[in-house]
Amino acid sequence: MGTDRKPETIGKFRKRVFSGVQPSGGLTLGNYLGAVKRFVQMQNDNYETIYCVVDLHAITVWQDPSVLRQNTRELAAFFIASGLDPEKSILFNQSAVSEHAQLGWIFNCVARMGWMQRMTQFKDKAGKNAQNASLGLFAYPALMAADILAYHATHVPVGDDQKQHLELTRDIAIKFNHDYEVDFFPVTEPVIGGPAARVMSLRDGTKKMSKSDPSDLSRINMTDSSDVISNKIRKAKTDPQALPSEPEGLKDRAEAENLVSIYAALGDESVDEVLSEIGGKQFSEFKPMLVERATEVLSPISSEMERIMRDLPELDKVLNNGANKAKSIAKPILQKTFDIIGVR
Ligand code: AQP
Repeated sequence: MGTDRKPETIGKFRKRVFSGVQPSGGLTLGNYLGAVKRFVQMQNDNYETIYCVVDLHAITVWQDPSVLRQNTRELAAFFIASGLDPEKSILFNQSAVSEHAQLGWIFNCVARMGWMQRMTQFKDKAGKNAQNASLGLFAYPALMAADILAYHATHVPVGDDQKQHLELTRDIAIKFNHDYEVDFFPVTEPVIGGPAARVMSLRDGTKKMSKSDPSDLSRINMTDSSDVISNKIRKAKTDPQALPSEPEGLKDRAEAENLVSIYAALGDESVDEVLSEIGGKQFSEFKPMLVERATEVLSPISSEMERIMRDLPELDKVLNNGANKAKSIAKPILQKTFDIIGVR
């Protein structure tokens, strides 16, 4: 955070942004366009910004310890390579700030079973084997609420898939404030939108692009080379029609809509603007344009990630400094929470 900035407030709460990404391996274009690109925009607007590698969320599904360590640093490198500046934003690793887990437990006691049972992401991730899923996977949205509310964050930029979890965060804040007759936790605003709020799979325009999809052809990874990006976009599912000039022409054409939205988001354009430029073209003409734009955006990020990963002590230093700054905000908030609920 620049020292020259005046803190803005919303009601009694300081305008503050928090968001996180799981180091569960392989970062996708969905993570970039839906989340990290917007983290950078908010850092450069008049917000105090806190961004976290949420490693405690990643272990809700078993992770190989050495791979998790590597993925944690790679994600931090991705943050920085994408434009997050440790001088302007607080960047850190969740497990380094114990207040997250402590507040998470308190929120486990505030959230209701019925609320958690409605979470569609748990149903998707646990699948048919819900009895065998970890308790952590079920309770994860309460920890996510703690991540946000440990900083009294007022705004959370996320992809569309996280909307339901943010509603739960709001419900937890409201119930806590109500049960203890306080106005202590802010009711956080989700920041979701733009053409890439939900980037879809390249193989199936009705499914979210996801790092855990078994098909690598379904996603663009942030570290894919230009040849790989070109191959994946060439093979991306489309339909036989030409591209329309108006957004209505994308109706019921999920794959076409997805590719156009990705193109728009990569170039900071609206879908309308893009369609007025490319309307009437066939996919055979449009796909090379998309490859070029994707390569232009992704190549510098992946080479910068490689450069950062060559100096791990420096990267660890950045994360440690970030954790100290994060702790200095979260600790008094947790202390006050203890006071309110009557422990300590
Ligand atoms: N396809 C997407 N479109 C838009 N935003 C997306 N995000 C993820 N996928 C898309 C956003 O990225 C942020 C971090 O997500 P995460 O990695 O912590 O968890 P996730 O949403 O579960 O991502 P994945 O890729 O789907 O991971 P797996 O496969 O492990 O479940 C969030 O803001 C998310 O909205």
